[in-house]
Amino acid sequence: MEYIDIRSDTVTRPSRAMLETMLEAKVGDDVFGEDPTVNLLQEKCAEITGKEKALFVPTGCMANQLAVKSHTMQGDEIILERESHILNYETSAAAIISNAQLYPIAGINGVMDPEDIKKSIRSTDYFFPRTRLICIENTHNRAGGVIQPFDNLKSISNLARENGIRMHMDGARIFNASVETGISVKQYASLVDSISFCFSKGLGAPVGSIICGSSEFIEIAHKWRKILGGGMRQSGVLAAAALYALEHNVDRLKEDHAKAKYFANEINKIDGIEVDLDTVQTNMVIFESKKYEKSQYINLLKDKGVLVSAGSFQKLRAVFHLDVQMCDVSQTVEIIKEL
Ligand code: TLP
Repeated sequence: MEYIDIRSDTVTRPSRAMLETMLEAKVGDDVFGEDPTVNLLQEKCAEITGKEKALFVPTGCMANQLAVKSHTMQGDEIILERESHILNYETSAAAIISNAQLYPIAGINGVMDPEDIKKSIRSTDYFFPRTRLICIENTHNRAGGVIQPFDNLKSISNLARENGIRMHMDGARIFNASVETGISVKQYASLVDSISFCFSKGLGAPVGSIICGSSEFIEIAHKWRKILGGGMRQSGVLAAAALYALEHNVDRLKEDHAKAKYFANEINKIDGIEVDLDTVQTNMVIFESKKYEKSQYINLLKDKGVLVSAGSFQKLRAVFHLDVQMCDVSQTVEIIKEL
């Protein structure tokens, strides 16, 4: 069966045009720094984010963990939102790789209150851990693709700077935030010391993420990428897909947001379905069936040809992307009505 796959935007497949660009890519050994396409991608991403340097990495998880490792020392504390990807979906990597302690703060729809952060910053008394890093997720995945409000980010950034604390933005889907708000990725990046984003999600590339920051930061991250086995040799074929994605697939993210809004509004009219419309800001919809238990509902939808993923708690997640057409969205609405 050909499924309508709205489990994630990670399921997108490279288009023929993207694959053709990959075929033509000039490559070299990137572990020697000799892959011209990787170098070009890194320069372009440094320019997009306004940072000195960028480093191409296999995954968003590796980008986040390189940031954690490069910003912190053993025993340092990291403030982050309770539902963040780094805390929930990276298999305790911050504890394993960086021996860092995570200090979760409950946000409202993924947005932390600067006052709560302020209260969580440790004093320098010797028995406390050192608060070293604040991580922000933009857009916020588990909250349902919520965009971090810019003024709130500014307050957190000021607080971090006043207290000598570094900031990392997990911007896996930063372009979704940017196309929706009109705030450039560079403006978002100006508030943090490092920012990562993914090519392999809504941008439609098969593999790859990037981490951007100062030259000094990237030098440390580069070394740790090697230690973690992330040196990828002729990765220019992948960088070519990423460059293609940046050129062709950024503005169109708005279409995915429109699909998500349409879907959310339509299923919200159905008895027994609940959607938190406030969190439908980009390409995700978090919803709940009052009639079926979650795993049963996932299976029923699968039987009808629709794949959704488990969100947090009783909720389900639908993510819209370039391989889902508007007719698939309407068909999914009909299937949900039927159930
Ligand atoms: N998110 C995936 C799953 O891991 C949950 C998804 O389907 O949404 N940061 C954020 C905000 C993410 O959403 C993800 C992936 C990552 C980092 C990690 O990226 P990858 O999967 O490339 O390691």
